[in-house]
Amino acid sequence: MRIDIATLFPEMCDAVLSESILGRAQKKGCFSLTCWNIRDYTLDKHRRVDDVPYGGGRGMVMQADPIYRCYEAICETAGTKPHVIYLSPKGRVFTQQRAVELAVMPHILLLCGHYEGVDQRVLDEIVDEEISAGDYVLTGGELPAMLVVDAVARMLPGVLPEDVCFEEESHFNGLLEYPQYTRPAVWHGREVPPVLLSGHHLHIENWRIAQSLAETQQKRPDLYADYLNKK
Ligand code: 58G
Repeated sequence: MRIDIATLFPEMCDAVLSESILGRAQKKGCFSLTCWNIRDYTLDKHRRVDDVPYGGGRGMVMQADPIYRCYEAICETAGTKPHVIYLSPKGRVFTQQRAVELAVMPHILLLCGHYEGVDQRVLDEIVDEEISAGDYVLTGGELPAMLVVDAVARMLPGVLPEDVCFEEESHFNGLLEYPQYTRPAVWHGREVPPVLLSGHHLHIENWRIAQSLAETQQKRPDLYADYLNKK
């Protein structure tokens, strides 16, 4: 899978997504990630990428042309048209389900706005879908873009260590994950649930399912109701 991010702050995205599991996965060739600087595509002699809003009002608006020229450069190097996602509080709120759907696409481009937003015309021209990280406003689309990349990339073949199966995890079957414990067996007087030390795999599995159900019912009654409805 090919993932591109178009942003005014490519170093910010590169730094975060080159660490740890996702950095190793890129080196292994599980996916390729390129962060593009929209400012490299301005024709303005002062490298400007924003201007005041027509109609007045506060702040600055990102101009259409640098974004479009950056998009064209990405299409040209890839030889394909990416599925273009604009990160915005107006988008559909991101879910595990959407991450699963994006993970089968060959090429996605995440467009990050800044300031008061982006000239609507370039959005109308190139954007296929708007995604929101949640119902709040941020200074830029970079953090939501990184969160989408993380959720999508970790489902690609070879990204997670073999013994970790994302399909067993939280939100995959619509339930929250059961609690985890590691050594020591007693810490600050708190014991690991004895069933986990029993070596009895069936009992352990049943305990974990019961914990998942109880945890979901208590912490996310909305998810729990959905889970019961789908059964
Ligand atoms: C209002 C203000 C609309 C994504 C700013 C659009 C992006 C939140 C999210 C903007 C974002 C989210 C400019 C800065 C988009 C533009 C960006 N804020 N909830 N802000 O995913």
